[in-house]
Amino acid sequence: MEEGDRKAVDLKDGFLQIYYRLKSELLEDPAFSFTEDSRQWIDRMLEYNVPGGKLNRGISVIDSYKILKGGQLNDDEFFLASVLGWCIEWLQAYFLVLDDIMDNSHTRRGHPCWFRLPKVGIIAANDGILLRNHIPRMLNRHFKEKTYYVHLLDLFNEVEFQTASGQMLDLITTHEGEKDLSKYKMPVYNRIVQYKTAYYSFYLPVACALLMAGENLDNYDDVKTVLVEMGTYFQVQDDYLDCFGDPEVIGKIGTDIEDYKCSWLVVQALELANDNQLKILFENYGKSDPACVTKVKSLYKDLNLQVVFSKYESASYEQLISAIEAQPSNKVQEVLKSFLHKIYKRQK
Ligand code: DMA
Ligand code: MG
Ligand code: MG
Ligand code: MG
Repeated sequence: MEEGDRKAVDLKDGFLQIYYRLKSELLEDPAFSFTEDSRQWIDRMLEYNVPGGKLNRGISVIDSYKILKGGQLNDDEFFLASVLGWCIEWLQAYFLVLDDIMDNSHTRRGHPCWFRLPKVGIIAANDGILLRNHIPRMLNRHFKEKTYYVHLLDLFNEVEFQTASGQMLDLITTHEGEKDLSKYKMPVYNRIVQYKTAYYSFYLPVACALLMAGENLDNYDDVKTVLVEMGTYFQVQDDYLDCFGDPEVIGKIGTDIEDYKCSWLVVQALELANDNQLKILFENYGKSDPACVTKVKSLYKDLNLQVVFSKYESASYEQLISAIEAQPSNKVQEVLKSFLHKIYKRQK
């Protein structure tokens, strides 16, 4: 194992240990008198939905804070950065549990979606609400005395609002598309993904680290702009992998074509298709019949969308690197580059 890989594994292990501590604190919460069954439910629900992802967002808080501070973290600093990282992972779990219901998905992280378990079903909606409510409890317990506590609360509230608004745009745009698929254009797409994905996945981890480092977020609008751009690139990858990724690797089976989603792929296809191909798209997009899905996928291949994507990927990378290098602070540049390198050409 390479030195760099070993460090990454240790970091992940250390980060996971803190999850167990946070979980047990929530399970001992004196504000609720747990019965054995209710404690077991929360325990299972957390195990199923919180720690099983790539943990990129959470670990990025630690990585970013380390760079901003300029040196190794002591135990207390590592712990606090990890708590913020886990708050983001909890937020993600909350959105995913509900997203899978709304997108009618089947699998997530290599297992059936939480709501698909026979014993869970629509109880998953309330579990989502509980996951969301765990966040201010963790922040209160560990950050109440910090000068930036109120800014943390504001930040999580603001980003949650942006994400929920993005999910709304995603879902109501689908209604518009069902009436007229040609409404799916790049500006519509960009707006959806900026809100549903970019703020919580990219801005939030860095903003948490900046607050811990004593910074005022009002001075970081340019950094936010770069992170939103990076988040947009990340969601384009997600849309690409939904169709062309290996379900074994990404841990989920795509549903964007069936769901009539305003995906990056369909927006590109609408721009590139000739009249005959447009007809195929209009007739087959948004149908759950596997034969229709296959026709859409082979149309994507005929239009060389794999190549179009790969060009987009390189162009985005170049553009992001130059936006990053235009940032005045070297530390900020390093934070942004380390985030970009975690996702560039990702397969999952
Ligand atoms: C994800 O959009 C956005 C949020 C806020 C969960 P998506 O439905 O494309 O995500 P996934 O492909 O993971 O279901
Ligand atoms: Mg989804
Ligand atoms: Mg969705
Ligand atoms: Mg997706």
